[in-house]
Amino acid sequence: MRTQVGIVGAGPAGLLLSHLLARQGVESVVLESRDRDYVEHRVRAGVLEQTTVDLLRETGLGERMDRQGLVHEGVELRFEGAGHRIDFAELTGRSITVYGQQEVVKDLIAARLADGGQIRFETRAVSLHELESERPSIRYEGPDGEPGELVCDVVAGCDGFWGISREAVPDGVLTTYERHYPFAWLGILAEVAPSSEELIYCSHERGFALHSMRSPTITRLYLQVDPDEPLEQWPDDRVWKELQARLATSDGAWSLSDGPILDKGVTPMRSFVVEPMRHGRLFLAGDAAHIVPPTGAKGMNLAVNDVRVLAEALAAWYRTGGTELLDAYSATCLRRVWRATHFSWWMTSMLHRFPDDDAFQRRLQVAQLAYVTSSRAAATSLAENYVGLERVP
Ligand code: RFL
Ligand code: PHB
Repeated sequence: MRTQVGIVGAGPAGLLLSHLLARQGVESVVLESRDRDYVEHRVRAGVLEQTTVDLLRETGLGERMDRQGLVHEGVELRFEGAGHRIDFAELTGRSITVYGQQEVVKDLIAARLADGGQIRFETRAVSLHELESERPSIRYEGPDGEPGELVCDVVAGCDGFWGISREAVPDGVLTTYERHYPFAWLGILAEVAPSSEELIYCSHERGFALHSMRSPTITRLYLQVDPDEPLEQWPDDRVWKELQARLATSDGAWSLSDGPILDKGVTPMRSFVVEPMRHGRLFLAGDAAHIVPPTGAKGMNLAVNDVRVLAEALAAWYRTGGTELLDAYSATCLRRVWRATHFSWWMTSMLHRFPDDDAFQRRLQVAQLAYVTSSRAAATSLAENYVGLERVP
């Protein structure tokens, strides 16, 4: 098999890259190890920055998102039993849209297939070859285990944190920057109307909690948990009790509605960046190159930004032969990656309970939360990062 751009992974990064390239007349093939149903139902991110929404809309992917996405003009920070609103619209003139990542993935798959795009599901990339030559290739195993090879001009490693692309880079080329957090998030999807119109980020002595949503009838909730605690130790009634305890307000005026739990999972928390995001003809994009803790809602938005930059650079190269944009790819993306890495680390540090925190540390967190929710300057800083900076110098 032969194509221009061989893409490993049909997550948001790989699928959107394939879509953007097709609009510029560049051919690609996407190899995905899982089946279509699996990738369309993997519950993950939910918050789209304004620039992500604009890009999806401008490239013909906005129809269902505009009908079903929920536009939010602010979020609540809750601590010491009281809520404080950060008004994005007033502070930045921008907003975010709550629309599940799996819905973006469904829209992308439908658009690619309608345009005759090639996505090979149940096809696992096994190894990458000749990355420093003009004819790199991807060896893969098809649905029945049959081996194959995709020869291309360029390989895009969009295979997430656990993929093979990053590992294909020879030792000594990449520098890794990493931070592990001593907690995880237990996330549930519940069949119940959201108890608040906006997201609630809650800092509590018992740990962090987040109230989010997917639709007027589906609530998404997260709890900070011990990373080593098995999921069996979190039966549904314990999850609800803990959410109620953390999210409760002192005046008792707010209550959390519960309902049947449709999905439950635990995600470890880490920050991770590799530099550079390129080796020869291999370009890494999305979670394959960087991970942020979900507290800043940045992961999918960074993946979208990477492939926007990569698609433009590849299109320019095919058009003119010029390599300036491709040569700048890694540095251009990393500026936004590091801004988001700092913001996500900062939100995580401010809102979570760390095992060795003492009373002094807790007072510092509360002082910071009080400042962020009362100073216009501090609130604007949070808001402009959360909705997504238009430019990162
Ligand atoms: P993905 O989505 O992991 O896709 C990678 C794809 O590659 C496939 N693959 C392979 N295919 C072929 N051969 C191989 N050898 C392969 N190895 C892997 C995989 O099956 C998969 O389909 O990476 P991508 O495209 O870079 O997208 C990144 C996002 O998924 C991720 O950053 C976000 O989900 C992070 N995230 C959030 N991001 C946001 O912007 N806003 C949020 O509100 C938000 N909340 C979250 C999140 C992530 C979470 N979890 C579960 C990690 C909340 C949570 C709980
Ligand atoms: C979600 O709705 O899944 C979500 C929202 C905000 C976050 C992380 C996840 O920071």
